[in-house]
Amino acid sequence: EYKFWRTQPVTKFDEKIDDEGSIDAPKTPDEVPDHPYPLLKEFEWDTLDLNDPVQITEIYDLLYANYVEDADETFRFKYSPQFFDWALRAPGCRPEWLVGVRVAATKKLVAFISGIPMHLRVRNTTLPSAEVNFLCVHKKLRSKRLTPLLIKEVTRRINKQNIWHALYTGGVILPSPVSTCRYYHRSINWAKLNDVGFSPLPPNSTRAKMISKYLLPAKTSLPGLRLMERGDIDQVYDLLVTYLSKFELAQVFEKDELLHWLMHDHGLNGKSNDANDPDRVIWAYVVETEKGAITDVVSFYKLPSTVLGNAKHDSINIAYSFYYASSVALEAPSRADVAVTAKLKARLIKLFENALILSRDLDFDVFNALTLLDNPLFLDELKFGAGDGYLNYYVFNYKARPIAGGLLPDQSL
Ligand code: YNC
Ligand code: MG
Repeated sequence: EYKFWRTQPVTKFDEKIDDEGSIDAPKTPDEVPDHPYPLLKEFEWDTLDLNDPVQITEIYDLLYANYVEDADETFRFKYSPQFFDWALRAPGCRPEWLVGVRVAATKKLVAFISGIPMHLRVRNTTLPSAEVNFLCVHKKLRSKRLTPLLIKEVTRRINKQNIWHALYTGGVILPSPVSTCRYYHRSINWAKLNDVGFSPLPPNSTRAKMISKYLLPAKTSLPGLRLMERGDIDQVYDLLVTYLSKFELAQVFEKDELLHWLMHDHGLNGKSNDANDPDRVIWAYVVETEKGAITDVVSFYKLPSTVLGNAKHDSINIAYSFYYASSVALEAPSRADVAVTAKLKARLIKLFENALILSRDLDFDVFNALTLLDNPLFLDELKFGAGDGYLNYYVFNYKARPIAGGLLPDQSL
């Protein structure tokens, strides 16, 4: 059991944690091997170049056919080239952290793992880190222990940059999650979700009743709600950074990083900031007062799922809740303050009801959210239903006591 993971600097399942901190003794990059780990001779390492559309397509094709499916194999993530451009080209990204394995004879890409740089705060400690994601091995090469090699190779390349910690998430249980969140789903187009088998018709209900249950108001209701513009970043940054400071596990952003995560390249280099751009992956909206103060921000990203073997629909359009903040939350430094929590709850219900209306107008079929940040305050009220999926959060080379709620959203399942 956990033959590979037992050898790695991660907390054991039964480990009792007194002092939080790094697991390995400190090292320097020159102690790290200069050359990649050996592979079986039919395979070779490669570095994927996102400036080359052909290579983006290769990553896309590998993940499209071989990435995460649900247990019944009906749905599969439908990552787009634009999605990778957003998720993998964060400020400071290192080209060599996009690791591929190719078949030596044919050069076919058969495995992939990625890292991007980030700063991760675990309680009061901020760690220069990598976020590791999009681990994928071709279906025909499963159970051949390629995964430990991919992990060791990406670790080597990250360590070479003097970075010794990483954040990663997954549906699988490994030693040991620092936290676990549950997926919640809010139907927007219930009829379509029912057609594809995502939302069963409950006993004692009817299609008409279910459709009307999920009806949303015709128009948004928050005065001053509008698409975020690049010029909003100073206010949005202050709001979000202050909000995130109350959580025990969070990303520490530089301003350019936050701008990337909320706006990608919209409104940059001659590209318009158009909510209806068909290639758009990330939407952020702000609430602005008449005096120009930004009081709230809410965002969601698009990651459709392919529907396998359905006569009527070949995909569902899914919005994933991403970063948000409200000035109301800043009044509530502690969750124990009942009155302020009630006020925050009311505000978040309004903010996310508006986000649901916007996503309906953008043609999303379902809006997903995890039980992180202050999400538990609005999920039930807005008719999100608990899903089957859980997302485990892991920190590499760092032991930390479990963290109950309040985590960062990311782009993986
Ligand atoms: C997984 N998801 O336990 P043991 S999430 C980590 N994350 O090792 P083989 C995983 N480890 O138990 P297969 C893992 N899944 O013997 C399996 N493992 O110690 C471990 N699926 O290797 C597993 N993407 O190659 C076992 O397994 C060992 O052929 C077995 O391939 C697994 O991106 C996989 O779900 C997941 O493509 C690649 O099933 C394959 O079965 C697949 O024989 C569909 O591997 C797609 C999928 C995973 C999405 C993700 C986060 C990845 C995090 C990796 C860990 C990073 C650590 C930090 C490194 C940087 C450090 C610094 C500084
Ligand atoms: Mg394998």
